Amino acid sequence: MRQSPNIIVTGTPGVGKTTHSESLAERTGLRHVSVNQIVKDKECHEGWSDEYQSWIVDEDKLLDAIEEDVKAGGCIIDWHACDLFPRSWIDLVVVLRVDSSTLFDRLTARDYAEAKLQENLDSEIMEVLLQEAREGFDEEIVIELMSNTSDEMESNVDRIEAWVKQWKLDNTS
Ligand code: DAT
Repeated sequence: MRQSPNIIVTGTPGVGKTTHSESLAERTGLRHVSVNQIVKDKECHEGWSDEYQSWIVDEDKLLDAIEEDVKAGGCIIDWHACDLFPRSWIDLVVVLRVDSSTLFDRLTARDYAEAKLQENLDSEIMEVLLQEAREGFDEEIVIELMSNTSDEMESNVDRIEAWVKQWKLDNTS
């Protein structure tokens, strides 16, 4: 049994996963597991895709790379996909959402190429990550939170921090 919960923070690129995860890690003492960073550092990929301007992730290698850490509990997994993680590893799935115009501004600031920008805007409008989370995990552990403003982020982090405290009361003796 884990002494501390594992949380996935997911959503379209630019919704605020990293910002939320870092703030949550500071507040709760849980560890921020940046899958982006792990894919790069531990070479859990099959090379670089020029078309998508991103690494082609080798999911088996990635799961092997994080398994021990995640099984110990207390991880905040920050990644723009969630259906690859075994259900038994995860206690809460946070899907961050943002308005199209805000996402457009954030991704433009990142200099995303036109095709990648459009693909991500479409993905957000079509609620792709929310559907993936709902299909992959029990409904009760999936929460959708808005991430347009700093106030929303603050309130999201407060809410998740309170959830972590309650989880620990309920699951440890
Ligand atoms: P992600 O990790 O999902 O790609 P990020 O955390 O890097 O996203 O955030 C992208 C940019 O948007 C970054 O400049 C911080 C800003 N941002 C994220 N969430 C925000 C929020 N709720 N309010 C204001 N700015 C936010």
